[in-house]
Amino acid sequence: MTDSATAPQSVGGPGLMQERRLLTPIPGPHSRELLARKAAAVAAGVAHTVPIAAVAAGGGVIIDADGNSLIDLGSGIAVTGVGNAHPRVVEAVTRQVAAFTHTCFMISPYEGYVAVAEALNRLTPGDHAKKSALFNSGAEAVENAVKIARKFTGRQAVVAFDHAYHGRTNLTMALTAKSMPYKSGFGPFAGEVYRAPVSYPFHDGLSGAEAATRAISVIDKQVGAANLAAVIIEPILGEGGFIVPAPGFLNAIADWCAVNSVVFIADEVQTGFARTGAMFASELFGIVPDLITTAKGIAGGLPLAAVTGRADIMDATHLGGLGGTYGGNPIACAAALASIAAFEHDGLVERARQIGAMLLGRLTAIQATDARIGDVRGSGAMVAAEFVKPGTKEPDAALAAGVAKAAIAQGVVVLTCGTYGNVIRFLPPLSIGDELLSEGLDVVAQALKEA
Ligand code: PLZ
Repeated sequence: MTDSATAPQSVGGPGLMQERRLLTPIPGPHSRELLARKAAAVAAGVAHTVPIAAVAAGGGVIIDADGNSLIDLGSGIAVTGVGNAHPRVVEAVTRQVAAFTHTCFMISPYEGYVAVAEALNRLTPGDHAKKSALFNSGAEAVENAVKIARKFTGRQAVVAFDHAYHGRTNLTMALTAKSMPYKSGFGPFAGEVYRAPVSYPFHDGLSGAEAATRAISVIDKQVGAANLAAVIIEPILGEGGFIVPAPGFLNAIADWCAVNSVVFIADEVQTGFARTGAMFASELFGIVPDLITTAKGIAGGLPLAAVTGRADIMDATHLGGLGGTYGGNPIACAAALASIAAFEHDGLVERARQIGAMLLGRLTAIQATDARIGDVRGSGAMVAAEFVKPGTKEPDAALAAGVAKAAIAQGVVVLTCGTYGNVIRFLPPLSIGDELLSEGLDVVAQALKEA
């Protein structure tokens, strides 16, 4: 028998001890060993934020190969909303993997895919007729939403916004705003993609209506509605810095799209599935997108993504025009159905709101006594603090990176984001307990104090 405190744990889920536990410095010796193998075997471009070898996770913790237990405030970038190795997901996946692992839905359809489509059609905003198609990643969903919008409208241009993130494939790199690290040196990028200014209240000071007028003017003059297939936007911009547009901005853009027969696409890959304290962030703003892209939180960690929207738009594509070998894989669909059951029946939307109240409460209290926090914003379990040079709005990326690094060294996983890299974001799994969340915030606050 090995010492259970130091033996790598291979069973995760909410049964794991919910505690922060540091048995070694981060990274410990076993993690170091894996990171050395990573450096030798994995392409240098694939980075990592937390220098550990993960062996189990669940509830609100991640266990590493040295027996350390880290508080998870990142959910693998907003993926494990239901929690890692959620019992419903484990059970459904185990059952499915033993039944069949793949047929290709385009060859032999199966119920799981159809049931996920039905659930998405029911859960996404709007009571109009909807249809869905399933894919593997957020980027692939975005690519397909653009394909569908182009086919439906017979137009080519697509508008994305400043600070947008939509993926790393060629078309989605073109839609993504930030050069480093996502685009630099990887061009040429897909054509007919145009960029409009977004609403960023902390920096532009504009009302939603003013910001929308500015954006629509750019779209109208530089693209022209007659050429425009789609406008795509994240209702709360994720990688760009958890930017919450001013009230009315999204509504005005969506209304302009409706008037001009432009497909309005909400990219809810990061905001979807209870994350923001609503099943979809569009609901927070009272918008009903024509198409919604989803991924991440949909399947408790298994790769699945979707485009859901107006049936007339979704059905505009010729037979055989949409698909892919793995899209809507049966195991991923089983995981999605189990996750959706958890979101709907385990009170996770409400839990995201409680987490949001804690995050916003603590962070605004810190902000009140620390001029280095310029802005605190977000909704539900998607909250961020933007760091600035005191008394200015000048980004302080070094401070954000330093605080995140110090928190990780103390066993708390926090991620940064933002076009200027000066934002620390909080995306805890909705399965985290109050005590653990509070302790994680204590550690971040202490790291800030010492920075
Ligand atoms: N749309 C709104 O947030 C993925 C990317 C992390 P994929 N965001 C995390 C990284 O550095 O690659 C994302 C998103 C929004 C699309 C995507 C893309 O989703 O599943 O990573 O392809």
